[in-house]
Amino acid sequence: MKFATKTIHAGIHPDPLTGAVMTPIYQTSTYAQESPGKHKGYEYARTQNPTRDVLQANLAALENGKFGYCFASGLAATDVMMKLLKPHDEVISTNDLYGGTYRIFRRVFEKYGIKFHFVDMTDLKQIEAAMNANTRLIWIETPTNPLVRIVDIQAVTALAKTKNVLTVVDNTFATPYCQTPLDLGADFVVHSATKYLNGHSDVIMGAIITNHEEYAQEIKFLQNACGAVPSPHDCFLVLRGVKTLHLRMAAHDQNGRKVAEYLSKHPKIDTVYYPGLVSHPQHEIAKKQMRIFGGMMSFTLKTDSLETSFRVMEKLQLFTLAESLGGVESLCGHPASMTHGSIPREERLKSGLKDSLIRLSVGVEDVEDLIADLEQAIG
Ligand code: P1T
Repeated sequence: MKFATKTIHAGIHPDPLTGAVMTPIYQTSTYAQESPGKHKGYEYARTQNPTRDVLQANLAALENGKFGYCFASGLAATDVMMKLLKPHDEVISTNDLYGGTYRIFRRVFEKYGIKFHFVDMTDLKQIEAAMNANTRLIWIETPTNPLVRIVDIQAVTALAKTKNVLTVVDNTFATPYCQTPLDLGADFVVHSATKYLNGHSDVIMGAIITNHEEYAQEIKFLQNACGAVPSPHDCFLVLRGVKTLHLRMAAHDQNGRKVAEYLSKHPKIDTVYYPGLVSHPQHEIAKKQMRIFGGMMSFTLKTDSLETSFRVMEKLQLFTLAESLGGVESLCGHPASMTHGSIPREERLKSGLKDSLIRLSVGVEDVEDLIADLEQAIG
């Protein structure tokens, strides 16, 4: 099956009881048993739910994986990934990454004896230098949040394999329409399904996809044992959202390219961070591993003043100032105070994240309207 067909059909079948074409919302916490242990495969809804089963199968298929598991948020998925590790294990992570991921690494898992190294993953030498006998996992986010840097998935996973190190790719910004990290050698894909997979800014959810049966069993165990599962209603909503993933991503990409092109020519703008621009430092890697470039970008103004950046964000009308990304509507955000506020300022500056940086999640509205909005706001 090709991608568009998979979004609509993979893992999806008419409801066995009624023939309902759309997967029903099995809004139940428990299931009747004929005799203790004698049941239809469902015992308790933290452990199994038919609506969730269908979504998990669908997401696994989209990522070309065998096993998929959904969680109550992207961070709940990250939490379970980290619980595959044990004290003294070490993780190498991108230094430009979602602030909440940085926070759970440093403020939650360091306490349990896991050590984190944050490096610029566009430079393989930095990864090699951070590796040692305790390195267990490499955490790749590509494109990175918010600087939209591109990490060469194939190169990093190849390096990891030489040392028996596992690799995870947070595929939230790209989605499987744009890149399928498991095909490029990654062991796991994680998602904030809150974003493009759902696509309508009305659900919080996460997912893990893998081809490793043993790890899949452990993830399934942790999903039930730790219990951060999504609701059946949210699973229904993401299933509905995913059916248009290919259409939405193509539209985000079309608009993204035009907005990035417009911003890159604007006399008041200093740097535009968008992998589709030829000027992007990893444009060639992006072309190699991504089918399209998507709708996420960031930029800085020549004034490099926090005040001017704030005025621009206040003036924008169609780009709503809000956390999150990946919905059909355009959003703008100020990473330093919003999504990345939990990263200490000196760490942010070291990774290249300026206080004045503005991030855009370009939606699927008419691009002329979006550009007109940016024009009136930037002036
Ligand atoms: O918000 P949640 O569903 O828990 O997902 C966390 C997460 C994980 N990975 C990436 C790359 C993310 O961007 C996020 C969440 N990000 C935002 C809320 C944001 O505005 O960047």
